[in-house]
Amino acid sequence: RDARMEWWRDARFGMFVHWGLYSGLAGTWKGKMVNDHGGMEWIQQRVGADPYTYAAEAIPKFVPKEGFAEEWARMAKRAGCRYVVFTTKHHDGFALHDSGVTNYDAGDVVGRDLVREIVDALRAEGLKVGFYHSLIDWHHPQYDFKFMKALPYTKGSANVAVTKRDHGKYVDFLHAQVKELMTGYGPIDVLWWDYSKKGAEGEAWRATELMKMVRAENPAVIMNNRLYGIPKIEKHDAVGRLLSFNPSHGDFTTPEQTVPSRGVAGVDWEQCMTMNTTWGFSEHDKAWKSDEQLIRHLVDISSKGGNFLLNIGPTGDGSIPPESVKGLSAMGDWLKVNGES
Ligand code: FUL
Repeated sequence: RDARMEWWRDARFGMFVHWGLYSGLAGTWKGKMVNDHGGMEWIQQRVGADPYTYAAEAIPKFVPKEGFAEEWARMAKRAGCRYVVFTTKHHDGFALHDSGVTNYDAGDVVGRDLVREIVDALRAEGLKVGFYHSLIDWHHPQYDFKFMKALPYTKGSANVAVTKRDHGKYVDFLHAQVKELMTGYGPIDVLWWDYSKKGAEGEAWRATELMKMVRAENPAVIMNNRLYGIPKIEKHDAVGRLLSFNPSHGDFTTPEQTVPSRGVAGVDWEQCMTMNTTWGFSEHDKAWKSDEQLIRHLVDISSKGGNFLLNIGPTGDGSIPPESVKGLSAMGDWLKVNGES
């Protein structure tokens, strides 16, 4: 484990990318703003749209421009990031690769394998490659919403009826899709699962088998621990020791947005954070962090031994919002003078 963690522990700074069908909707549903803060990759849930209506609204607005991936890779490099983790599939279920087990993927809808384009561009810049892959899937007809009970998925089509669903079939599909991703793109450096709810952790996804398959295909891959839920990261003792971390559940833990005040002693951890308040692009969210705030977060997190995974939410054509370009460039300039080479 120490061997595979070596590059990651040195890396300190990575770029997170949330990009998918929701990106083109940009926080607006049928002409109306959904909200001006947070969670616009969840827009399907927020508006209670069934998968068909969602796809019909979102697909025409998701038009990846040529060369978008090279832009991301150059930006990551310019910012001083060592790795990039991007959404191969978010909770809406739309896969960015050319999948053989669904038609709800970029291969069928856009006629391109966007994962391949991104992976090639990142490798060309010497960046490590990470896949964020959602366990949750609002599109798959066998995905059992029992596992999402707390969410207001109430309106829409027959797809909402949960009684006849066979969750095992969905899990077969999840495994098959992950296998495609682990075998089709060369050795992948990070696999970022997202996420289990209480009562549907680990073996609800046949996690042992899944992790074993991933390791067999990609022995050096680093995985987070969200197959087993999002641990309550602030539960540490007075000197910052985390009270619950099980290394068999993954290589590192993932506090979201709020940096643990005392850090996370003795555990590999990665702080993920947005530059405004949403992961997926929203045209309404203007609450951008200042350059100085971003640099301070990087210093704070790395001084506590963590990695900083800072998010961009490109638009429907894959462009990086200008505010993100500005912040990332400022971080890159600062790192050039103050960082390690
Ligand atoms: C969460 C997800 O539900 C969010 O949409 C986002 O991807 C964040 C990084 O993780 O659990």
